[in-house]
Amino acid sequence: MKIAEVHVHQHGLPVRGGAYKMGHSEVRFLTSTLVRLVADNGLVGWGETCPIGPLYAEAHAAGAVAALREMGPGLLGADVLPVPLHRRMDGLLHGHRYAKAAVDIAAHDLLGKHLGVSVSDLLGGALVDRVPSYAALGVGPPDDTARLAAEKRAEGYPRLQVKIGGRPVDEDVAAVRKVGEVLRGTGVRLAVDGNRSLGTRDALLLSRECADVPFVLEQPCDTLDELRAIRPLLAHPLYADESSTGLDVVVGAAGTGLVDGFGVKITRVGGLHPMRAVRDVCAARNLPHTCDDSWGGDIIAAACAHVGATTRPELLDGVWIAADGIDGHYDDEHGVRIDAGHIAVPRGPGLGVEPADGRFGDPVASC
Ligand code: 0XW
Ligand code: MG
Repeated sequence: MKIAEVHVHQHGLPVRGGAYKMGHSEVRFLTSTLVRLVADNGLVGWGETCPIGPLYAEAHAAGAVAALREMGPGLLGADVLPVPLHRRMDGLLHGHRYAKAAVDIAAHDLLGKHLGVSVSDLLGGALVDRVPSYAALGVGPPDDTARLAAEKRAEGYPRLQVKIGGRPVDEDVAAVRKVGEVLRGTGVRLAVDGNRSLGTRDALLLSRECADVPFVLEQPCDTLDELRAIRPLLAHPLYADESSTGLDVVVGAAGTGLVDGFGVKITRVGGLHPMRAVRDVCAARNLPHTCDDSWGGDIIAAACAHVGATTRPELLDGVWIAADGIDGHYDDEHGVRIDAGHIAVPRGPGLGVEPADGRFGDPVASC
């Protein structure tokens, strides 16, 4: 099966509730980029990439479209099988994994539809039909964060993530301690995510001031060097998220024991094909990880759920999707939803979600 047409759409996603605040940025409106591939047999496959603003990663919405415009003509006639497809994309453009990921996801959707199997089947096979999610609580006043944590716990989330950073570390310590009280004895796990925004001093202070609160500390500082420096001095397990930019970094960090787990974003590592390898490297070193993306609608949410279903359940820290922050769905009937803190894996073929006709208007690029 070969690619006959490439169409790129953009779609606005206002953040429900007004704002989502991380240590280094606050976002209110996101622009998702969707790829619609038409194969030479007429089948259609969908992919999506939605950087959470221009500051979270070396990625932004306009960059996704530019990269897809650059690659588009060279993709015509390309095989949809992942190995030749990635080789083709890498021969057209260096880097820009987050844009290539949208093509990779659409190709998996096409392949699944062609073979009559789900994307989780293509990734080796699902172990479960429902995956745990986790709720991410933006940076906010400690009492508000604690109240939200109680609400999310009551909704049935098995794990929470509290964002910190961008303010005096005392406030972060207060927020973490209050959330720790809310979760004490409940079995609900906690991650504290600095989103790169803390210096090593504040990361160490936070960990030591909260030594009696069980949590994993996610990407407190910006670079792998900083993570390496604080690791032996922390009272908490350390996860890399933004720093795990690809399989190369994950192999290194897993192999050297640099971190205790990962937050993984499918688009950051380049799509489902490299994500499968990331999953397997983590499994080989018994390292837990999430299966997320930074934002986006039903297409990326379905991709995350499919990968999560193929991940060893004891290593799956959760599948984060943006559904809580988005009004409506691309696919009204099969859209991916969070129910009691868990996500039902869409049934195939392919991703198992199909945007309604005309849902994204005219393409911004086509070839
Ligand atoms: C919680 N997330 C998965 C969603 C936001 O995009 C940030 C991200 C993270 O863990 O950094
Ligand atoms: Mg994170």
